[in-house]
Amino acid sequence: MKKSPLQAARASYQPKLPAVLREHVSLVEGTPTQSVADQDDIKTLFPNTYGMPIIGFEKGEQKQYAPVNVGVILSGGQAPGGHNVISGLFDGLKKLNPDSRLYGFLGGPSGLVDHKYIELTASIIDDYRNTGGFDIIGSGRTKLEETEQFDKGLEICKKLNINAIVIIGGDDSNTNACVLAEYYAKNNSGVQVIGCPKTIDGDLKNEMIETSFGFDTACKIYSELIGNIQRDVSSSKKYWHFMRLMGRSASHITLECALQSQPNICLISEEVEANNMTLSDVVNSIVEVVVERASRGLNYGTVLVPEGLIEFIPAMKKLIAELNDLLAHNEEFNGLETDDEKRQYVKAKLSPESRAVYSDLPKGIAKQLTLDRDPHGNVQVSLIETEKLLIEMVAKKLALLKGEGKYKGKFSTINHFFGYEGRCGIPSNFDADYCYSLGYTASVLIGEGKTGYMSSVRNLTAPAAEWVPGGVPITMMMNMERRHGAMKPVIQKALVKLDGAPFRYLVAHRDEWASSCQTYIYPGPIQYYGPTEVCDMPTRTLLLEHGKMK
Ligand code: FBP
Repeated sequence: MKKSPLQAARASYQPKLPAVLREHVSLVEGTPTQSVADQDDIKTLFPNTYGMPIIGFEKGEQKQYAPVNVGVILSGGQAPGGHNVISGLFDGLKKLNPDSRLYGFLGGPSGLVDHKYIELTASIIDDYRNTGGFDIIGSGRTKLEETEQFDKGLEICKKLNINAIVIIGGDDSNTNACVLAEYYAKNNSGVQVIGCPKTIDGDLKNEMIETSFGFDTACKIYSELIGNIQRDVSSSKKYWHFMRLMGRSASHITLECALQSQPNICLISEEVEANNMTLSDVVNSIVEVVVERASRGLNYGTVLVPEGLIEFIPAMKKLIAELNDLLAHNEEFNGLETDDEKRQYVKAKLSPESRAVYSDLPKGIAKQLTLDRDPHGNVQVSLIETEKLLIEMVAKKLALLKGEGKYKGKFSTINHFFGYEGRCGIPSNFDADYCYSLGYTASVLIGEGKTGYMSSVRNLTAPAAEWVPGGVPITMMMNMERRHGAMKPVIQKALVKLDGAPFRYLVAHRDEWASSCQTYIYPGPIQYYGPTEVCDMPTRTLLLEHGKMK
C-alpha cells in the first residue's frame, strides 16, 4: 500500500500512555455503584452486572496471565482513532501473554452473528497504527438485541476459544454491549464483554467518561475548514457562509467548532428546544444579525448550523414524528407517481398543526423529509439540507424587510456541509493517545476477568502520563427510556448542557462575535509534530468543563 509521507511518519508514532499502564498494574475496586436513574428497573434487568464497583489501577507486581483470545467489533459511524483502540488492545493482550490472539469481526456487529472475521496479526495491526478510518475490519449499524444473535455470537466464540468481546461504539452500541454482557454472564458462557466510548458526536459522556474518542479530531478538522472560510470571508467580504456540521442529535460538535473559530452566528439545537423556538424564530435570529451587520456595510459572515437542529424545533419534531408513522411501510404512498401527488397525500393525512408547518417549508426540503428514511423508518438528518432551508427562509425575510425599507444590504450565500470530511481524518495526537490508552485499558480489564465494563480514561486535560485509566460498570450509565413504544434500558445520551461552561462561554461572547470583524479565529490544520501546546491540546469543551479555560 503506497503511503503519504505523513502516513509513513505516523506509522512509527508511539502513542503516549498513562504512566500507570507502563507498569504492571493491580486493580483497586471502589464501592458498589448504581445506575443514574431507574435503579430498581435496571437492577432487575441486569442482576448479574448491576452494582459492580468502579475499577482503578495502581502499580502492582508482575503476574502470570494465561493467553486470552479476544474478538473486537467496530460499531456505528466512523470516528478517528478506532484503529488505535485496536492496536492498544492488541499490544495490551500481547503484554498479558504473547500467545494471546485478537480476532476482528467484519462489518460491525453483524460479523459476530454471521461469523465473518479475520485474525488481526502484528503485520496487519502495524499497517493501521495511528491511521484514521475503520477499514481495518469495517463497521456497521446492526443492533445486537436478540437472544438468537447472542447465541450465534457465542457459537463463534466457542469455535475460536474467544474469552472476551470488545465493542467499540456509541451509546446504543454500548447499551447492546451491556445487554450482551448480562446475557453471557447469566448463562455462565465464559465470554466477557467490554465497551469502548466512540462517536464524533461527543454525546457519550458522563461523570466517568469525559469524552468519546473521535470528537477531538473531527472538531479540529471542521474548525480548520471554518477558519479557512473565515479568512476568505475577511478577504473577499462578499458572502454569507452557512455551514452545517455533523452530529446526529446533540450540538457538541457545533459548539466546540464555534469555541475554536468564533463565527458570527452559532445555532445550538438544545437552546432552540429549551426556548420553544419556531423555525421562523430561528430565521429571525439570523436575520437580526444580517441586518445589523449590513447597516455597517458588512454584507458577509459565517453561520454554524448543527445537523440535528430540525428535530429540536418542537413543531418540526412533531411533523417528523407524524411523517415517520405515516410513511413507515406505506405502500399507498410509495405507489404514487409524481411529487405533487405525494405532497397532496401527505398534506391530507397530517394533523392541522403539522400540515401548516409542512406547507410552509420550501418544497425541496418538504420532499426530503418524506423521502430519506433509514432502515428503522426514521428521517436521516445528515441528508436534510437545513443550511439551505435557512438560507432560503432568511433571504425571503430580508426581501420583505427590503420592501419595507428596513434593510439595504446584499445577501449572497454559500452553503456547506462538513461531516464525512472529518470522520476518518488522521487522529490528532490527543485521539491517537486516548484511543490507544482505551484499548490498552480494555486489555487489562479482560486480563482481570471483568465483564460489563466500559474502558475509561480520565483526567484528560492533564498530560497523558497523568491520565487515569480504569473501568466503569456500563449499568451505572443507564436509565429507562421509551424506544419504539416500549420502555428500554439505555445509556443516557449527553446533550449540550445549557448551564455547562462551554455553552455559557458561547453565550458570554456571541454578541461580540456577531458584530465584529476582528474576532474570527483561524485554527489551521491539526499538527502532529511540534510544541505540545500546538500538538496535544484537548478540545475547548474539555478545557472549559474542567475549569482550565476562562
Ligand atoms: P455514531 O453515533 O454511530 O458515532 O455516528 C455518528 C454520525 O457520524 C452522525 O454524526 C451522523 O448523523 C451519522 O453518523 C451519519 O450516519 P451514516 O454513517 O450512516 O451516514
